[in-house]
Amino acid sequence: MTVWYAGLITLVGAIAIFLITIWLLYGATPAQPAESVTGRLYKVRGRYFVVLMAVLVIVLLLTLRHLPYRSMVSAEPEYIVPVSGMIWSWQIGPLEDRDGNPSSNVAGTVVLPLGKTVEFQVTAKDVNHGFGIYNEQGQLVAQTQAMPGYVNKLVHTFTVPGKYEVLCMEYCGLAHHTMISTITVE
Ligand SMILES: [Cu+2]
Repeated sequence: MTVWYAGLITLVGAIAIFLITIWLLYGATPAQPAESVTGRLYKVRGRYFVVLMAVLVIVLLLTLRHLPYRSMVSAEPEYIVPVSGMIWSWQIGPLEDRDGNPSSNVAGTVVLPLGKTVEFQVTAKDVNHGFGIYNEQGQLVAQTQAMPGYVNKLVHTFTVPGKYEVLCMEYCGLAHHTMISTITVE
């Protein structure tokens, strides 16, 4: 359904751009000396710039404290979860403790302990992917890049039990949208 809406919005946008182009081509007034137009426009542009900067600074200050990075710095992981993205699936786990001992997770299922700090060691086998963990409300809980040749460490402590969905956050080809996996936290 979302894809359908996205397609519709794209189509309406394309038609709007086409109509505006036609209107500009055929409805434009004859050329005038630049100075008669630019003076007024530059004044508007100057004010617009100041307003835009003010809005951006306010939004930045209001949202900065919600960034997850500060909470990651001091966190000492108790478990390690290797993650590998590939076209078009995720390989997650098995869960290991800090000494590298595998947990008793059944193959194919990923069950993470509630309230314990987990370090996802995220990489990719082919192209860049985006490792995003979403809660049951569809809110993004944690995310990092999955890149071939690199291991990105994502430290997170799950404080709410339930089923989490892993989605790819970077377009990686035709079946990108099928890169869905689940993690259970209990
Ligand atoms: Cu993808």
